[in-house]
Amino acid sequence: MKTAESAVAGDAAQKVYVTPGKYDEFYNFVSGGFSGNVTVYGLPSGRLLKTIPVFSVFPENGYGYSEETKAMLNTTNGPVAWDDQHHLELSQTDGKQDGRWLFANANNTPRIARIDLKTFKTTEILQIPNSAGNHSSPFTTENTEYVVAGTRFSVPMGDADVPISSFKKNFRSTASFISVDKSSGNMKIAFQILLPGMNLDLSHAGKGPSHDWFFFSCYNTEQAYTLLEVNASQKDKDFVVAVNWKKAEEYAKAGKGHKMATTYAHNTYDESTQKASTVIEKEVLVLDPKDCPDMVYMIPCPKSPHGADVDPTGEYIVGSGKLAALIPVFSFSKITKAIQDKQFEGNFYGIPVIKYEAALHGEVKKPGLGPLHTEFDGRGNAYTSMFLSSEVVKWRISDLQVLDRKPTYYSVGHLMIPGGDTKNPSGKYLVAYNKITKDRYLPTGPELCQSAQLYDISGDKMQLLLDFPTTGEPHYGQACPADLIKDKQVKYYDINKNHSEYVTMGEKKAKVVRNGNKVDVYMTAIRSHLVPDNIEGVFVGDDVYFHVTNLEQDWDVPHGFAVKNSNSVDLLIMPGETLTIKFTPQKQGIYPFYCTDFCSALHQEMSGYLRVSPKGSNVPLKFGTGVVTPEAVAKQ
Ligand code: K7E
Ligand code: CUA
Repeated sequence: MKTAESAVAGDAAQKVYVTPGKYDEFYNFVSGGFSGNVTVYGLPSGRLLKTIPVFSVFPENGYGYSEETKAMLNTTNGPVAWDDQHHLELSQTDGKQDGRWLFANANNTPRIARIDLKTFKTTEILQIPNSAGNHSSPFTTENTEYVVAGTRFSVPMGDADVPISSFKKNFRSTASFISVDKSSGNMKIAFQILLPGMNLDLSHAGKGPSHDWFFFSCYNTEQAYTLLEVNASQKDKDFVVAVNWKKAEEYAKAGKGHKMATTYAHNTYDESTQKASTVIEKEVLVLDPKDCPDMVYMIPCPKSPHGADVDPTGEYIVGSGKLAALIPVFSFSKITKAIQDKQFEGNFYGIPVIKYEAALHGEVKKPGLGPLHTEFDGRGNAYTSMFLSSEVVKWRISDLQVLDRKPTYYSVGHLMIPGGDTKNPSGKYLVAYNKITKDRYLPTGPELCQSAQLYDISGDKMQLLLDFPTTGEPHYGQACPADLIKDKQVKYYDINKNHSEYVTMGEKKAKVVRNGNKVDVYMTAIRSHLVPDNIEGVFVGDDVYFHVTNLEQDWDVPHGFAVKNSNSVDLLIMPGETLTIKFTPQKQGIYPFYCTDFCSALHQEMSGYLRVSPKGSNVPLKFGTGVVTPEAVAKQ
């Protein structure tokens, strides 16, 4: 078998070597696939910097376990603590990355998350109704006016109970346009566009001349609902769906939509109260292309397209048919002209279908097998991943000539060039996110690590520089220059701006309060002690809430908190932050608690005891360092 000996030859090692103590050049945000979370790597080193918990609970810092963060995972089907995360998009201003937010999609229980890049925290999650398999998501328009969410699996609107065999009649796909508030970033479903039953796969916004448009790829226009492997591959062509979102906006304003009752969860994290909360939204505005002419067009695209990618100029739209032996490239100006000249070849459920030839810029011939995704270098070149022939193929957009090809190890999915789906790509590196690793790493039982590969694309020919393992299945990624983000980082939370209901502003304010069988422990943590560290008068079956405030006002000094036999894991509390863990003791005894993060030379001393007595016993409530009673606190 051919290995990458060519890669280690020459200067590859030097190109990825970041001297100890030096920073990487780029942040690379990588989707975690079935891990539900997002990971952050440095490029070119491939070093893992962080896991950002998004759609799955995360034991490292108690996300989804702490009382403050539990609500982030709420849905109308109750808390959903694990999802499948595929695509990421950095917010943009004027088609360029602005370093403010990162959007992430959840496929399985359709949701979109917004991550704040000052804190690397998930601060908002919005559920999407009338959707299933939220795959063509969360791509944004040029000024982040909207984030989109398209359904991979068509379903009946309003969760109607109908026979599966009534697919053609009852099943629909929807494209949701979610507006993003310019200053706060808050998301809101502005409208949903109703589309025929089929599978919307991926999407990208237009830019420049095509600013007003969004392009979705779709497959299964055969409308199969069983054995899709065969039945959804019958037709020679499926479609790229072109949506004029500016028109849609006008129709929405003009009252052309209808309000549909439904429910979906909207979870937001408030940095001031340091708590997430859920609002259940009650309706959504639906726009039907039947009532909104000129809003949606179909462009035939061979053969079960996957990626739909728009080049930096906004003129070229690349469809990638998984089963096609060519790559069709559409021209926006030709699409516009075809619409003007009514060059249609019929309609699909009333939506005009533009003639293939009329929309086509041209085809890349014999590029490789199984084209999936395309990214751009800003120098007029495109790079397409070939899943079946395991390679990256570089081609020129103007004359559609193949310029270079390099193998991937193995079965590449998405590609990513930093800024490669924006107006100004930084065309220095390309990362391939692979589906299979086989023999590339030390074997680790039946499950092998997932992986990415880094290529230098600054020259005429691509050069493989590095393999690096990833967490979960890496579907897509985004990367931006480190300078865009690194100096904006919040180093600690200002304790004076901590408006948590349960903050403890100093050790003297630490206390334990009983209310029926609810016991609130207001605890502080600072190097190297917890206050209070002795608690008595708690009974079996009490609901004990430890509200731990980290009093440190310094960068990189988190404290942890865990109590014996607690069935939640522990908390990791950032400086100036308050987090809460609930503990319901089931048996009498002494329960040690301690800081779980080695924070100082006396970290091992950072501990305490909780005494749990039998229900109905008369042990009085006491707490402190030594013994303090509620009466003594009242006098302070
Ligand atoms: Cu992995 Cu974008 Cu979900 Cu293609 S998708 S590979
Ligand atoms: Cu605080 Cu260890």
